[in-house]
Amino acid sequence: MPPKRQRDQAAPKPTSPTGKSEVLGTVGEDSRAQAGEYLTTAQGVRLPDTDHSLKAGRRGPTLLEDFHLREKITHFDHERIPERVVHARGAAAHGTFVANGKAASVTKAGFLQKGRETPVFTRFSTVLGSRGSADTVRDTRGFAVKFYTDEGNFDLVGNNIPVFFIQDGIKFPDIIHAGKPHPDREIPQAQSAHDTFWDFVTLHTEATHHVLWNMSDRGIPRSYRTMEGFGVHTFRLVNAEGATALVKFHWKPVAGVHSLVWEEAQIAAGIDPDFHRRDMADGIEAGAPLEYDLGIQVLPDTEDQTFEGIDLLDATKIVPEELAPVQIIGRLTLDRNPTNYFAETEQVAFHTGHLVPGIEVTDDPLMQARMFSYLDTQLTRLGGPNFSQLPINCPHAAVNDNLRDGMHQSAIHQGQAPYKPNSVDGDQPAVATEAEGGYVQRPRHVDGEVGRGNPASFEDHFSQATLFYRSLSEIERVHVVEAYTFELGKCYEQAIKERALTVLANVDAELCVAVAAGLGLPAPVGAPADDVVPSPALSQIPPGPGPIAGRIVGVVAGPGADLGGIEKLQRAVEAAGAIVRVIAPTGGVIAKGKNTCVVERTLLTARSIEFDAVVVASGLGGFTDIKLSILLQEAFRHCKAIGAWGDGAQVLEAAGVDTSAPGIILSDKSGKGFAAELSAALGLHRVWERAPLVMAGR
Ligand code: HDE
Repeated sequence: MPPKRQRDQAAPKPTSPTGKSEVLGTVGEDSRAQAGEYLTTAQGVRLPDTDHSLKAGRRGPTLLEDFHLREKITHFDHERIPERVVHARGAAAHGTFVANGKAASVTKAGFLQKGRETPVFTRFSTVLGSRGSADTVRDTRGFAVKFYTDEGNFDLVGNNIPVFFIQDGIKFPDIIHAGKPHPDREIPQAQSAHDTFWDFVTLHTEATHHVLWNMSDRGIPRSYRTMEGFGVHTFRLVNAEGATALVKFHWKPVAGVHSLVWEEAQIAAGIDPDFHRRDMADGIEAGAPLEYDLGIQVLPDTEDQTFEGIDLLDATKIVPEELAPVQIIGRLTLDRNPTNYFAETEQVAFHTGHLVPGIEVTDDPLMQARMFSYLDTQLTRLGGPNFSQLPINCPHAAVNDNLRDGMHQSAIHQGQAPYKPNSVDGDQPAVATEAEGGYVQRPRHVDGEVGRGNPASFEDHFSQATLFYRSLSEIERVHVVEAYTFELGKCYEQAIKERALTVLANVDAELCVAVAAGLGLPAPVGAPADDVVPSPALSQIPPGPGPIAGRIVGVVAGPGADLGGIEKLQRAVEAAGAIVRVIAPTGGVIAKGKNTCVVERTLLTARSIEFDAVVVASGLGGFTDIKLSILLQEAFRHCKAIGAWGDGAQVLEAAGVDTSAPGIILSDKSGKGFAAELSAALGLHRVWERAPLVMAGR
């Protein structure tokens, strides 16, 4: 038995860091929120005045003894912490993961057993931009999920692109230095369209596959709600019998995969740089949670760790879903906005090494470097080794770690022997056997000569880039060509553009010729793979109309508008989870007869980017306005569904919209048929038939 605690030792009475008392072991949300009735100093002393410093005379000098002024200013001076070196710009939400039990045969992880519900916190991010940069830039998105499981925290720190730029983590500082703004002038912000980025990715051709994804519509998601997620690396799962399988994780958005078009993304970066975080927070608040299915591709754990010739330790390669189907193992629902951005979203610390029994890493050299980096970076970012005690990082499982002291220690440890084994504290805490839930790595054989270099299987840099490009629909390929032409067109160095074309020549001749034509350069000839089998799962174009929950329909109204028709439309689309926003020349309330309608956007505050479809109500006569024309023309150009009932069609015509074009839904009245047609068009995301399929050089 451990000796009794000495009588002369006592911890302070249990109170939360905010001064609220709490029962030991039950740190509730209430106890963490400051709730005192009076404004106080950090020491809890009530303050009579926080607007005037203590001065010798009303017009005299400020006194050093003003402890309130000094505390207030000192704290303010230190309010910022270093932003994340990558993924600095992000937004997050709380939610729940419910397992359907389909993974139970491949992993013993408790949270993946049937019916198990686990609280989660998910942070989405861009990679290159700093904390205040725009959401809609062309970039990879982070998709990091912290599962607070009963067996400890598990972090799945993934991206919205299933491959990475580099194969070995030792190159990570290089790719990031190349992608970040140029160090002399610190421009451009949050962009890959500059010389150093393209210099790196054309010298390290292993980046080609990832860059193809960046240049596709995946680089500019419509919202976090419509974005896929990937664990990228191959993981090793272990089941209750000790059998192992190699696995790739996928997040499948229930709302479908959908992106912005480039002009929309650019407009949004100026008009609403918070486009994605606003969309997520508003959607959650409006009762439309973000939902994703978690899936796994299960691959045999063979000695060479390859599948159908694909090296599973190479993070620049996917396993096409047609070769290994994604099996759904549970659903993630994000339905609660954080209470405080800094305390939660900024201070959350993800780590690929936060693993639970049943989930292990592989020898992928990119993954191995990450196992070091994530813990290390928090020491600077969160000011020391005790960041796991911050409320957002605290495991929900019981902790007894023998880690002691350090900056910002907030636990008051008891006992005298934080070491193992010990005789002083009765050898407590005990170590756990595997049967007791101890994390015991599956033994794996390692053999090889020490040295630097790649296996030969890492040398194929192009065939999967070709596979990706050729799996896209024609309009998606046009977008890839435009993105390359834009980005390389922003580079100054001729040699970099030429080298990029040499890379593209090895991906696909059509792609290379089209980009070269756009740049006004000759197209080199390469040797792209001619035997790739396209993977239809890589295209974002839906086979038929999908769900419309969370999508936004702008309805143009004004004095005289058919308010009953607006209400009918609203009822119909809102029943499917979509949101209607009424736009009018001025704010306030429109009234007609006994109907009223609240205006949510005026022509000054609305811009087309906010809406997935725009509808003009009847009753506006031939109303025209330059801002309305811009809104409607942009919606037309961005291939969004556009509708009008009654004389609303005249407003479209007055704005220069071709009402005979595909995806323009006209009706006499706003009824069920009109709403159904509009919803179907919305469910297809875009009316691509309206897009010009112009590919230079063809
Ligand atoms: Fe990260 N990465 N990364 N990364 N990463 C960070 O950790 C790093 C990589 C990813 O919302 C940092 O806390 C190295 C791949 C996400 O807080 C840092 C390497 C993937 C986030 C770090 C990689 C990711 C990060 C910066 C190459 C997709 C944001 C701040 C070996 C599978 C997490 C931090 C959040 C963040 C290092 C490559 C995803 C510096 C060294 C591959 C989603 O530790």
